[in-house]
Amino acid sequence: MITLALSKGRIFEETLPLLAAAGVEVTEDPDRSRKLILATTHPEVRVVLVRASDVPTYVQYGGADLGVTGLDVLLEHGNQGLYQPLDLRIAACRLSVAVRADYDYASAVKQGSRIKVATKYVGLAREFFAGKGVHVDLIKLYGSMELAPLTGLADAIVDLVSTGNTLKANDLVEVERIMDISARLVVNQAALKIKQAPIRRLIDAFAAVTAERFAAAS
Ligand code: PRT
Ligand code: MG
Repeated sequence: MITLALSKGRIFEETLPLLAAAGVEVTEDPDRSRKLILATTHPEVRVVLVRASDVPTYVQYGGADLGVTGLDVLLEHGNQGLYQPLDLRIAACRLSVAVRADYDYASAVKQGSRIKVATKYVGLAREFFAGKGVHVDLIKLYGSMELAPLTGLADAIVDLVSTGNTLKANDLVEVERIMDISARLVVNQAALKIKQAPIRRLIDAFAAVTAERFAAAS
């Protein structure tokens, strides 16, 4: 049996077509059932649903053989012990710095002021600002980062942006792009050795459909 860890929402939705191309269809709808282990049409493949931020942990410790996780989550977690064979090019977005429209970020940075930054991505934010030589006080949040500059909790946020609509709706502006993000396939290294053939087949099928899509898009 091969266990694939996914998170509900965009990762699940955008992985389904990749699985389908690999001949694997999930036979249960996670929005209707409360089950956390979902069977598929493939007798040897099952899906487990975990929190997005828990996917690397499940795969690292062998609770799942493979998983699909955002590069943001993967880098913040640290990719120790995870084989990372494929950029799936799904769930794309970017990690950016955003501030209130009336906050002069450029001057604050230039003057070497201490900036208060709220984020879920404390590790990535620390690394980014350290690289620029900017002094920051980091405030860890678990969600609704956009609220922090509006309430005076922070001067800036580091968060994911895709359409930009959330920033716009909250009168925030993106002032720096830290990195492009997409979902990655991660594999437990021991599982890859023990269940090499079936895992390889799945990786190859994902690679083929990802390459095909990329060719069609460019
Ligand atoms: O929701 P939960 O706390 O359980 O976990 P999660 O928020 O990490 O899960 P989920 O499903 O929201 O995100 C899973 C992965 O999708 C992330 O780790 C990213 O790699 C990827 N992804 C792609 C995104 C977005 N696009 C995205 N736009 N994750 C989050 N967002 C959020 C963003 O944080 C912001 O609040 O959407 C908002 C901005 O969207 P726009 O379109 O208004 O710019
Ligand atoms: Mg979310």
